[in-house]
Amino acid sequence: KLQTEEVEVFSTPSYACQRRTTLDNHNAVLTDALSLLAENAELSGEDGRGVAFRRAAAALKALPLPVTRLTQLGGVPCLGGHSLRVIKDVLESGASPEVEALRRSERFKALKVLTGIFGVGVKTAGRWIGEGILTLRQLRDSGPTLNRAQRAGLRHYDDLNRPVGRAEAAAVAAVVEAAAGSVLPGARVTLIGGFRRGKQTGHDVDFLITHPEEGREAGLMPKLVSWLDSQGFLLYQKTNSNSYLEAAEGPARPASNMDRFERCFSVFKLPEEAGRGGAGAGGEGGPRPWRAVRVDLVVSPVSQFAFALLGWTGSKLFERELRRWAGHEMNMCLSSHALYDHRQSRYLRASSEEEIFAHLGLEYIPPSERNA
Ligand code: 8DG
Ligand code: MN
Ligand code: MN
Repeated sequence: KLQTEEVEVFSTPSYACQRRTTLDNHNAVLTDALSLLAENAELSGEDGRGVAFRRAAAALKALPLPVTRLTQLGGVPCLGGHSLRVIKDVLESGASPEVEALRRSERFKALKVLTGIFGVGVKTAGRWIGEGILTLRQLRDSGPTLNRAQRAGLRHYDDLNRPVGRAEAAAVAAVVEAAAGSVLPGARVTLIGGFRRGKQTGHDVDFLITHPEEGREAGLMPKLVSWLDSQGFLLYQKTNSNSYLEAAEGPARPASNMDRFERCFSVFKLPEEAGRGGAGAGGEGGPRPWRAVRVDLVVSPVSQFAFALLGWTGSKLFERELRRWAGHEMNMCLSSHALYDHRQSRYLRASSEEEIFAHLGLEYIPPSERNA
């Protein structure tokens, strides 16, 4: 080249929890390619490779401008040889042959369709593909035994694969607030997950519920679920009671008994109001009066609320990086229940997310900047 141009060289810290990642992604073409490779690795049971591609994508999401040349990436962490090759291909020719081939691959398409059924994981989908089941039609025709979650997932496939909008999330929130207020006056409902990070759509709606008086939240989930069911809001639910208990010796010891932190995976039957969509999956004869929406509910005691809030707001990679930072850089163990300091052999208390970041020696990152 005869001319010399000034090209910005990017640099960014190595852990996603040290970076501010908004939804304003300047490198979506690159991160979409890397995310697809991550997804394929995860769908193939190669979690390590999946994380590597997720980290690479996340590093690019944090950059302030579009990347135009490979030489700008000298100070960007987490880019392995494979990721760099994909980035190079996309920068030079607009697409990566590997990613394009993957998009067209029958196996990848089948894994996407089958794991798109609520209740179907990577292993089940892989087994079905091995039996020649590649489509929903083949699944319905060949009739392998489905569990309750999978039957609900198949029945509501179209609804559950249609993104949930903010207005729908707000409508679900109103229902959950009514339920919580009715079975436990004073209960507090907080929107978590992607919507708390400012996303406009999500694959589900996530809520964290607590009560300002410690202990009053115990046994809340079954009551909540039975209220929702009696009002006709539930198409499916599965409640897991969580048996978290702090051990004096620290978190290495297995927790036991005491059901105080509960979770419910559910499918809501959400009435469609005029003006809030409804035109979606109709098909046979006008708008339907309701749609199915995936809803996750978590109940936490108020003493663990800040940890639960931080742990369930996401993104998944941001959470993973927080725990990795805590372990590798601070000799601490972070969970959605607590933070344990191995050097001091004690739990560190916190009543806000800000305090947890401070314990971890990290600058506070608000939810809208955790979109790694
Ligand atoms: P989306 O629904 O908008 O697509 O995205 P999201 O809201 O970010 O993802 P999500 O799958 O609904 O997960 C929300 C958060 O919950 C995310 O940070 C990961 C976290 N989470 C699970 N399962 C579990 C779990 O079993 N334990 C803990 N502690 N956190 C979990 O999804
Ligand atoms: Mn979610
Ligand atoms: Mn969820």
